[in-house]
Amino acid sequence: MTNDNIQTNAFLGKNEIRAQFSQAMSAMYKEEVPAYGELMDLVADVNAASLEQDKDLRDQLTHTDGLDRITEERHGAIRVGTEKELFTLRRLFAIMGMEPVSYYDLSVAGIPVHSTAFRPVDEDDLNQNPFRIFTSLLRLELIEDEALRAAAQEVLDNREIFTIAALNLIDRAEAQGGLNAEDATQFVTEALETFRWHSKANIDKELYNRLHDEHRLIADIVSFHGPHINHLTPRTLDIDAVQVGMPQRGIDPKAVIEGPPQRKCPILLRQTSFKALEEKVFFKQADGKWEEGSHTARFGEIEQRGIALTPKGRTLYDELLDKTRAGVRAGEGIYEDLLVESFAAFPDTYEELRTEGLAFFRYSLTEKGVEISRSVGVSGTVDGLLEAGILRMDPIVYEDFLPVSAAGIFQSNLGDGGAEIVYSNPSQAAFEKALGAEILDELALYAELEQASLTRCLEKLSEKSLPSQEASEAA
Ligand code: OOG
Ligand code: NI
Repeated sequence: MTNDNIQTNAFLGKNEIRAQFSQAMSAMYKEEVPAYGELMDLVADVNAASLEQDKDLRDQLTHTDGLDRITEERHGAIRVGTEKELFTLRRLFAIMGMEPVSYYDLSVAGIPVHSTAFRPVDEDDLNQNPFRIFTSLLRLELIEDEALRAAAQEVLDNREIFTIAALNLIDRAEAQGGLNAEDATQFVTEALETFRWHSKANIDKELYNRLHDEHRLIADIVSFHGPHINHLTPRTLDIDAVQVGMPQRGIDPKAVIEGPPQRKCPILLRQTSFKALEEKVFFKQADGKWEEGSHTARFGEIEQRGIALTPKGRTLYDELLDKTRAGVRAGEGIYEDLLVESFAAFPDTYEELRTEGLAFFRYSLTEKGVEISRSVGVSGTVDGLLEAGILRMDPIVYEDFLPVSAAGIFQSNLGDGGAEIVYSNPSQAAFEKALGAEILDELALYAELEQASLTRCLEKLSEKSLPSQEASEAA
């Protein structure tokens, strides 16, 4: 056994560093964007009311989710300008146990970025602290105006978004394989600087306007000293209640909740946000003076997560969402109604989701299963074992994002103008080259998790355990 008191140079766990980082980001953002603090209060109230009304939910969360962390942030988002910035970010996030998972092509929604989410991968790590960062890389090649492209590139090439101390600590962490507590604390402080808001722009107003006219997002990415955190997202137990509650607190929500409709068995991810605020900024004029202007970028978001879908389930989800959107375009009704109508075709019991192969489950032995595994060996089909009350299944939570929802979140915060699908132009290979690593496939991760849980159960059931193993056996 190791003893932390003796090994003063021991590395601090990545989960602990990530927890410190997410707390520091939260504190900074609440100070920067007071409306976000207001949203957090609303979410805390709604979550408390949900737990009050639903004792089963409370029990379930006590077992699985760490009740005291319910309202903590689950994700944030940033946008970077260059391959080099993305490369260093990947190294920075790795120190906190955050790996790039899944590739999102936002060009389908006319947004000139592609993205990944840096997040913990293992179940235990997610449980300890699920914080992740949705990270987008600007695709300057999608700007047609060559002179503007060159001007933007030059500005980006001349900025350094990391502090020298942060860069040194990243090198140290890689060389040593981790950071001790003191270094980790400094690392969090230095990393925070990269995501801080700067009201003084790097450029003059004229260039800002040209970038802004090309696409507001380009102006947001290129004009400032770094990739300011543009939103943080706590988890709510009742997203519909928060959506309704926002205007009552003077917060302006986006028009609709993204993702699937309300269901008995929640699937994937539902999200909504409040509109980005117009903030005072200053542009650096040629004569050395600062000229006042405004910029709209930062907002707050909430999320509610459900079960992860298999490729078959995801295809059905995409079909039903497409059908809804086509219905809206054809004037068949309002989005919310058509969404509910379309999704009537998506089975809404865990039993059906499982037997039809639409969703991923984690299997474990029931008490009865554990008893049986101690006395006699058992085998059988999953169906049979579930029916006999030997196995139990629990939903595997979806930990990733949805491109159409993400596009809706981006769009609602880029001002008016349609979120029309323009053209699809994925470029995962180029993204991975910039990243300097491969992106993990989220579907493979869920499938592995399900398979591993099942294999564990079946092994326990088929081997007659020796008495010495019994003590350490856990269902
Ligand atoms: C990211 C928008 C995507 C989500 O939750 O889907 C996102 C951004 O606006 O930079 O965060
Ligand atoms: Ni988000």
